[in-house]
Amino acid sequence: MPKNLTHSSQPLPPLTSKPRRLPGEMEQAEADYNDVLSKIQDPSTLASDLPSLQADLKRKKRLVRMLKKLNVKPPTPPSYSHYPLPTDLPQDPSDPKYTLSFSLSETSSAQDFFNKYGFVVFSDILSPEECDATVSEIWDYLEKHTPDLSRSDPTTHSLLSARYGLPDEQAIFTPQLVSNRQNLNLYEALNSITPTSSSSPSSPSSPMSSSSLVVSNDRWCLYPPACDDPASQTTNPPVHLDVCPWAYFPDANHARRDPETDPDLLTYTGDTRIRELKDWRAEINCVRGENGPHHQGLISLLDNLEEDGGTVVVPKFHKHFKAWQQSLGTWEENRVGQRRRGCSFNFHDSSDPIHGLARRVTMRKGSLLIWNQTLVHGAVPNRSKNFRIAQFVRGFRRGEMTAARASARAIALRRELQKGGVTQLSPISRHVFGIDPILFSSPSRGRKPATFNKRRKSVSPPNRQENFNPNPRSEKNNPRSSPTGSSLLQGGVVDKHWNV
Ligand SMILES: O=C(O)CCC(=O)C(=O)O
Ligand SMILES: [Fe+2]
Repeated sequence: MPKNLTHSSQPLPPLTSKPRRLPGEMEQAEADYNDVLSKIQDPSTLASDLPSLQADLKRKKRLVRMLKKLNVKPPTPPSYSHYPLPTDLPQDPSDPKYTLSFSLSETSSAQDFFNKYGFVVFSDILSPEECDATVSEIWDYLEKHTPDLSRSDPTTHSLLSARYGLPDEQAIFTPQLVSNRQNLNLYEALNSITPTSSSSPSSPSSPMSSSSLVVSNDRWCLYPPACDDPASQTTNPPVHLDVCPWAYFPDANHARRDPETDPDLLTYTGDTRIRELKDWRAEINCVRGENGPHHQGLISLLDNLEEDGGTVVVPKFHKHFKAWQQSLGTWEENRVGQRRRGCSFNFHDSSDPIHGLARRVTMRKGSLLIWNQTLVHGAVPNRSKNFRIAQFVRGFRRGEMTAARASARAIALRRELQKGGVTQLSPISRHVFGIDPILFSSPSRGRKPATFNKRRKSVSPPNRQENFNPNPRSEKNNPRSSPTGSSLLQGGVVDKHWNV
């Protein structure tokens, strides 16, 4: 071989089994993946953008996988010993199609069940009429927002968005939904499960106190029948937690405190309607373990059987949460597959045994399901001929909010209630909404007090409002007289047995 050839040509770089990586390449790929994922999971993303986002997500996932295979040692696998044993749910003895539920006269057994399993079902929280009025209001909303949709024409139901069966708006304030949030049965059920801090004693005579139970302002879900049309099934996310595991019980090595999970930064304001309403949802995730246990929940507005789709829970996971969280390592080590903001935790690996532990909670129309926020849960699609329709609701103690947050919340809520056409509030609104019913007025009537007093006379004893106890458990003589739900809002279903 001529000498000049060997010396003049540049030798080709050797092939190595480890291609060189640019610094930060993996981190960038993960961040890109998380960005796309959070767009998909963001309920404000338009349904029409989802197909291209999902395709993009697949590409980004492939890149992350490839980079991981090439360069990164596999992350520590989750410690499965921290999962509970498979646990089937106790059935209702009178009808095993339903999960065991409790009436409001059984709050002590309900609490024991909640502590043991991490969730509980209360029956008969809303009356059938209240459920029907809520369902009808949901259809009104859907028909208004979905051109050509008609509740009575099943051929138009495919127009409903399949994404989780949720509306785009983060919180909805139509009169019956608002009325349900002030329902006394609901208050009592949530109150019986929500811990009261000893530093925030209940004060029956005060208009509101730190032990008042505040009720969330959330939305609803509707899963259309899907047995004949699998394409109309909802695409539910995997089982998950709606808290950031590193923020809920932070420790020196595994803390994560950032603005996205800081409850004190909730302002309930924003620059677009959807963003404006985001803090109502963010309120769920922005909780701290020190005030817990916290819960989430929903009211089923129809009978909800196994095949109708709906909530699944991993029974008893709440007892394993801390050990599981400790075994996870840091937030940074777990970012892939999580929402960018990290205020929840998705069990996104389909080979994770947690999926085999999830059980469907079935319940009757009007029942309330509450689950501990440290309980892994999710929802599965409808496979039946029936609708699944539910209203999301949770409660927490007013004392968890700073004065600034409580005030911002009440101001924003007053605005939303008025926009939603709510003209009157019941006396309990000072607790559940932080708004005094006497001072609430509709914009159309100017700023004069609402006509609540006039209406109240016909349905309640004159001094009931003054005697309302925000925390009946702490009252020695709690003369509970089985309220069947109260709804004093105009347009709502009026209950005539409101007694506290
Ligand atoms: O649809 C359901 O039952 C559960 C939805 C869910 O994950 C939630 O409300 O946090
Ligand atoms: Fe959830």
